Amino acid sequence: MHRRITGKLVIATHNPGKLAEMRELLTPYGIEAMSAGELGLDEPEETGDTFQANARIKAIAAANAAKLPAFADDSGLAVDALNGAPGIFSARWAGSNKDFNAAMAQIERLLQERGATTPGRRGAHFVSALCVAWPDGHIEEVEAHVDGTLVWPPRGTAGFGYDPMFMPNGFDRSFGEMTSIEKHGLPPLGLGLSHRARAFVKLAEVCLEPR
Ligand code: ITT
Repeated sequence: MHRRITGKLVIATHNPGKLAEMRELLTPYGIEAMSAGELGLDEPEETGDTFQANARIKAIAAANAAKLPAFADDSGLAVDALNGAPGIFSARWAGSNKDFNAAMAQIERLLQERGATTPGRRGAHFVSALCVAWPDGHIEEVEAHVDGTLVWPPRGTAGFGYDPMFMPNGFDRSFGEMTSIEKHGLPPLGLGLSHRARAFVKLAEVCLEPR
């Protein structure tokens, strides 16, 4: 049986870009959300080998620590020509100083080494696994992705992480050139564009009711 989210919710992320998007996605549902950072919760080690496993680790750790339902996202960029790298290591490729310009340059260097210079050889997708965990052990989880092409040099300064390098299929602008509203692509603009918005739509169907 699915369970609805009611009352308070912890957003189990320490990534400010994700936190802003997760808060925006929750806004129409009138959920009172606090972040793991605001509550001073520790960041658990992401020892899983799938996005879903890591989302679960983060949601369960926050739910147990805060004694409240907790909502986590584990996400990343999978590049076709790099056999899916950086994938679950997307945050780690940016190093401890979270330098995503360096991480994007690293991807570009590897693509050039493999001769991946035409759009057809520069396919990639973003993945988002979302998990809501309750302190009594119940969990709800969903996953979604968005396909696109990697552009170089990076375009735009909006968003976070790898956004300036990622142009979703069917668009001629990168996520870095879109407002967060466009990147979500939710009604009235669409049925969900970004990996996170698409996964959130699935989660909302089973766990949330519009206000
Ligand atoms: P938390 O674990 O605290 O949530 P994190 O940044 O470590 O934060 P992840 O382990 O899920 O999160 O790493 C995912 C990385 O993939 C993230 O740091 C971004 O750089 C990148 N990423 C995920 N979604 C993205 C998006 O919508 N736009 C750009 N980059 C994204």
